[in-house]
Amino acid sequence: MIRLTTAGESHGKGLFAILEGVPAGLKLDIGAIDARLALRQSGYGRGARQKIESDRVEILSGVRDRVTLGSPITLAVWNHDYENWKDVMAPEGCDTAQRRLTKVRPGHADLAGMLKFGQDDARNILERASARETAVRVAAGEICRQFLSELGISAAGYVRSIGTVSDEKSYTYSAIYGHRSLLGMMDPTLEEEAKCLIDEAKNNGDSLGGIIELRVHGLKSGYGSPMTYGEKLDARLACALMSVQAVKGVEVGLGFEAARRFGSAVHDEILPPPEEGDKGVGNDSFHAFIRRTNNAGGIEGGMSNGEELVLRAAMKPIPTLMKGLQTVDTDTMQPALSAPERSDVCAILACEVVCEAALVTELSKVVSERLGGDTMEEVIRRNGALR
Ligand code: EPS
Repeated sequence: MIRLTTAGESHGKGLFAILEGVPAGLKLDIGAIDARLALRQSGYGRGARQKIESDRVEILSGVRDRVTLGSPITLAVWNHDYENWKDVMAPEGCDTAQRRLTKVRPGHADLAGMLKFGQDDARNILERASARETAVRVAAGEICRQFLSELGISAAGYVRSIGTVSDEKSYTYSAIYGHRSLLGMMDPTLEEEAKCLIDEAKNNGDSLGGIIELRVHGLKSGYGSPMTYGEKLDARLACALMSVQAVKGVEVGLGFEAARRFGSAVHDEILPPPEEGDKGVGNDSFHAFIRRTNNAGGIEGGMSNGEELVLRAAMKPIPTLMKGLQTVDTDTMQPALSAPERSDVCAILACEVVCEAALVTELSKVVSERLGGDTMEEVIRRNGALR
């Protein structure tokens, strides 16, 4: 069973992951992992940290000659910035009086974290809560993506809106897959508009978020289960997306729009398989049923139904504002402006990359729980045998 644990602080030595349960025999494209890491660092509106780091993965265990052994895979994404921070962050001894943060930032983990962990310095919270952690989730996610692609399952995503600039058009999977642009939007005119909005936010010391759309192609029906709420595929994937820093909303298929419509304008009617002579569900010559709509986003009753998965995630604007927000200095308990920690103005493209990684990681767990398998050959055979 695939399991992922990450560790590491934003200005510590590095970010680390242990990915267990990947079957033996998966040939890794390590260059593709580094390409994803670079994509996560890109995007208009990213902060100065991205000029310090040039993220690459180091694989420390579980792989030999680029092929997985079936043993735990340990990954490292080292922090170049640690050189500038070791006198503040070194585990073996440092000066914790430096770089204290007490003008806690609304929208961040600062205040709630200090109260929960009994800290008088929000640095001891933000170092872990920072979006820097997502670098190693992307590296582990790329391995999971490569695991799924061996089963004919792939994922893609794009940025649908940034602030008030929104693309309401629909796009095919093939149009989205592999699309690359400054902000990950599909429409260049809207992307230019969004770029201007980011400039406006930057000039005002403000920030922006947006909405991303994710698709999964090639997933057979029956993944996830209605039998217990914890196994429902939409619940698990929504949880995975919600676990990404700054995500405040998740939709499956039509999502909140479904709540505004009559049922007859929502549910995806079912048509018989195309070929004549199909004997129906119980028969080996079982063929895919036809749907002309996919408002369910590929999930019904907590199970994949063989249609494309469609999910959306809403990213809040980065909470660190250079213009500051009204807060309290926890040292003096006096009103103050929130701390202007280094930050991004907009990190929506990074969030899209991270959400894709979180999605394929959770999907890999779901697939491995259903299929088991110690070798890729076993897993591929078992997935192939499914209706
Ligand atoms: C980020 C790393 C962080 C931030 C940003 C994104 O690095 P630093 O704190 O050294 O600037 O730039 O994280 C946040 C804005 C946040 O609120 O967590 C990254 O690598 O994505």
